Amino acid sequence: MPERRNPGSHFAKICHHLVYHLSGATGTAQTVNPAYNNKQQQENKYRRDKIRFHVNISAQILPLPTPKSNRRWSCRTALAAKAPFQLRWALMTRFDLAALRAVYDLPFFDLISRAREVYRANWPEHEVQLCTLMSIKTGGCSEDCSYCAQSAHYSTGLEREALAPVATILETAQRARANGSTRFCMGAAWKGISEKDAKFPQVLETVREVAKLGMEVCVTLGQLTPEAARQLRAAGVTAYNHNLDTSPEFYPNIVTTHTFDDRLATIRSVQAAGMSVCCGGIIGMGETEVDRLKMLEVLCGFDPAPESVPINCLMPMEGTPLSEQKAVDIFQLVRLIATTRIALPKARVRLSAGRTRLSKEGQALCFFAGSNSIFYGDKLLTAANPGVDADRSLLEALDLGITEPKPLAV
Ligand code: SAM
Ligand code: DTB
Ligand code: SF4
Repeated sequence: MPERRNPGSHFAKICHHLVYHLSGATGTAQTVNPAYNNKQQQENKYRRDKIRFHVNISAQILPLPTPKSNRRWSCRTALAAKAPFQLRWALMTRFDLAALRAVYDLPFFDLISRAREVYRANWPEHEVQLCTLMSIKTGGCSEDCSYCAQSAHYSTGLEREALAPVATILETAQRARANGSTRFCMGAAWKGISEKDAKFPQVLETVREVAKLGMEVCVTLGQLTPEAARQLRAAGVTAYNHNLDTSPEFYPNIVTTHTFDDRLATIRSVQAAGMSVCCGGIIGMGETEVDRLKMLEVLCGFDPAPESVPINCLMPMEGTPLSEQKAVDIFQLVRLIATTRIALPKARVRLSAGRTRLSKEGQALCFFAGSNSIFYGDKLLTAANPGVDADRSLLEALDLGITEPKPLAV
């Protein structure tokens, strides 16, 4: 019997034995391996060649690592082990790193089939939400995020633009609604904003106007004070996008002008103000697959769970330190989407930046694995996005519906 990476409760151990024998598994499951600190090895050796503890999917028996944060779950885990798998997933509230790795490392087709089942159980409409992005203040940002064209630390050739007038933003939002978007997300290249900033009243006014259109109103303005968060909520913001972007450990390699903990503090203010949290990350910045799962582990610890999780593939921007990064492997992207879908069943998993480098077939796999939202329109904030015609015909070819806008209250 292999040593499990997360042995869990006594009952869970028994289950693991049972699973092992029923599944006819061979080889050894991996204990936490110090070699994972070696990036090269992590990239090359991680996963399938080392972890051979296959669960018997057809018998729907999956090892259930006990969530480490709360022992009372071991009893629920025990219950869950006998329940149909949907119920088991529902009872497994918090996925820790070991659990996420066990899921992520499933044989590819088992993983995406499982993710599909979780998706269908939680999102019976089979619809994709269209979200339109608008950069309402562009470039000149004080932060040094290595991926970002808007950072003032790099010469990216991007033209700076001051905060757009309310009327301009409102027109764009109206067009977005007419084109089928049910969410409008306004992004500003700021380190953050506080209620004391001179431009804050204009931001609030913009939000009030856009909120009248009946779409979900999302903003991403950088760090927030608790009071700014409260006022944004009162003005009509429904969701705040603030990404963790990567694991806590890898974060300092990407950004030095603020910390991972600063990000978490803003997310706490957003939650306290009653806005939904839209929080995800970027893959393809030189991080390992384990870093991606560590980020997901942090997301899984949020209470309440994030309402939406954008998964961006790095778009290498000229002049930034990450301009030469290679494209992400499509199967790694699909694995991450599937794992996110399973770990956070109710979240919108947004297939976000980087779709211009994905094939139609690659995107189809992402939708199959559970992503159910895209950014829609020729432009993201500053970077290119697939054209609306291409997106419409892709969704049509895949028989995917589009989340309908709510009728406007008269
Ligand atoms: N300044 C705010 C902030 O940092 O939260 C909001 C804007 S920022 C551009 C929003 C998110 O866009 C980032 O957290 C990152 O995940 C994503 N992003 C920015 N540049 C990107 C790029 N080149 N490729 C992929 N995603 C990118
Ligand atoms: C998110 O996670 N991705 C969007 C949205 N949230 C704000 C932004 C993507 C930006 C891509 C690079 C650019 O357009 O400059
Ligand atoms: Fe500024 Fe946001 Fe870009 Fe970082 S990601 S440089 S905070 S706009």
